[in-house]
Amino acid sequence: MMAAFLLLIAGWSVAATNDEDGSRLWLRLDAVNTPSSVTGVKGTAMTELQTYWQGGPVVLKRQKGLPMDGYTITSTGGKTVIAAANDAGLLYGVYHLLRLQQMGQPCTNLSIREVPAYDLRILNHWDNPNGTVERGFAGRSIFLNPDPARMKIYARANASVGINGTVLNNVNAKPEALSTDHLQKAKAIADQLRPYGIRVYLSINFASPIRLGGLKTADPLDAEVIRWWKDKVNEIYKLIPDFGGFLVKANSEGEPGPQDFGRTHADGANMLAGVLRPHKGIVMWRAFVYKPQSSDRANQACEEFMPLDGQFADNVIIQIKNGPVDFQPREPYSPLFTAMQKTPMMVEFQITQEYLGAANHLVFLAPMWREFFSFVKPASLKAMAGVANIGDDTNWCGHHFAQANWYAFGRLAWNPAITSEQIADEWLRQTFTGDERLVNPMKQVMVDSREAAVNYMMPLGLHHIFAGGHHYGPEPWYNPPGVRADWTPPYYHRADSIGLGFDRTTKGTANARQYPDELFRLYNNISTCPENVLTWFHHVPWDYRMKSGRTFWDELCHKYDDGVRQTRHFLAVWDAMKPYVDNRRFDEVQRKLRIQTRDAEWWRDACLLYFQTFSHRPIPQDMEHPVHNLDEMMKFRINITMYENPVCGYNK
Ligand code: GCV
Repeated sequence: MMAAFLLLIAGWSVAATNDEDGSRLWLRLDAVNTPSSVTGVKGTAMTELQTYWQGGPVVLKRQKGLPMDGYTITSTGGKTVIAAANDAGLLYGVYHLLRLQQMGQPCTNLSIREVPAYDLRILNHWDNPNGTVERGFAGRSIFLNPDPARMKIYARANASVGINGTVLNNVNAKPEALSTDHLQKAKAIADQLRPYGIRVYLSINFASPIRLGGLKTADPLDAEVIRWWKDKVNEIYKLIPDFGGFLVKANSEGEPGPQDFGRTHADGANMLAGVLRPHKGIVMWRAFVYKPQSSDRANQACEEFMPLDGQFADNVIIQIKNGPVDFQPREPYSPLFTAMQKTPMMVEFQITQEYLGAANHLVFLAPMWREFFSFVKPASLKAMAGVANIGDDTNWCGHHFAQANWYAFGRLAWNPAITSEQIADEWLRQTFTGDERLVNPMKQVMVDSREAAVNYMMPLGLHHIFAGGHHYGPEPWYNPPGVRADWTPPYYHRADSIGLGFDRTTKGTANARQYPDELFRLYNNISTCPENVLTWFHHVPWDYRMKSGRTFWDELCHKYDDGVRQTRHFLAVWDAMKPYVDNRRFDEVQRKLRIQTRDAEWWRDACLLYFQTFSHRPIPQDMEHPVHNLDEMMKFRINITMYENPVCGYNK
């Protein structure tokens, strides 16, 4: 079928008001026209063009032969043609064109062909029915009382980077997420997102047949249980005909699952897949599992899922966190990705900065996700999910620069080969200005920011030495009686008089063995193990000689200090950006960077002074010495829940 729409629009400007609040995200083109009222995804594509495009005529054309959601943009003789196999492809093509316009790039003589790497590019919201957001640092849930104007910006922002799915509720799912009342709310949201090509999904509580349905069991092989799920799924599809499917956290951190009834993950996932199949729905079944008894949390996903490889229905995708433990500043990739050969898999990244300074630290996550893709072939995955960092704060993400992580997630889900530099460049030009005096230095800050965070928090392979509960600051000593070992930092850092680090070699927990041979050999041997994951795999002696020639202890000290210096440099760079940024955003970012520099010192001093009680070695003379005192820091606690962003970090 061929349909063509000609659009002629004139006049265009990028907003440059003096005080911006960040609510427009990277979509800062001003409307130049009032669009006619049209419906559907194609209608949205036309509306966006009519409203914002300042160039010559554009033809939107449905064309067979292109993969779904892909598009071409060709322009000759002043006319631009966007062609796609489906309406969503047309919409993505329109956003591409508008992006070029907003960045001030040439919009003529175009010959562009874009095809997404994954059919499913999906946000996971950890939003609770009471409006709190687990690990949410940007206010409350946007879905609690959805404001149509905000929902429109949310939908536009997602579609502008190709995100086409959203899970509305927390993986720690309440049974009431499936109550008729909540389903009506989900329907209302689905209706608002559908014109932007976005489908909704829900996280489910595996025990819903009992806790919501009043049945005696939730055994996935029980006929009554299956009937309950069928009825529930039918109810959902009556309300939301294009409903995407379920996300499931089962038998993990206290959530119910099929193992409670003597069944396997495959039994549970396949039962749900069976009831969703007639509606073309899918199951995203998470592999985030670990038990307190195991000798190594990092081993457990492979231990539980490898025996099930090949047993999952074809509309089940196993959703695996990028690393084997839990969204740490640096982890090696989860070995399940290369071990499983017969099961569709998707990666789960965490956009919200649970372990990376919440909404206070500027940490651009594209380099971390690109690092993952340097180990795991993008083509070996079916889809990409990201735990959203979105709330009802005016600027959506709590920190203006955290918006870049939402943007980066979408761009990488579309094309995992885009470089961090390109993503940062695009985002800065759209969100702030195309002035190179801002773009160049801030691009460098963004690209360097993840490594800086690793340096001041957990260099050389250290992991999970966060404060208990909210995970904001350092607490390598946190080990209260009665808390399960794998929720305490000493389980991970294993500091003693000999050295530091978790022996995951074949002499330890043999986690290294879960990797393909070449990597296994590299990781298993301390002299070949990359230093950036050294204490992840080895218990490293304090006097071990590093590649720099320093002892391990001295290197550790220097890495922490490098991190502090880097954040101070970021602040200094931002301070010089004042002429190019509106006052409000300038001040807000500056305040956050000040918190970050102080937090970096806190991390360095707390960790080094604490580890020094084991190493008994001096802090090297040629670096800045701790400015705090360990006793004071050990008494200091930030009393916040896992639903809040700290107003500031260490403040003694
Ligand atoms: C939604 C970590 C987080 C939890 C989160 C869990 C998960 O443990 O701290 O808040 O729960 O991961 O991903 O399921």
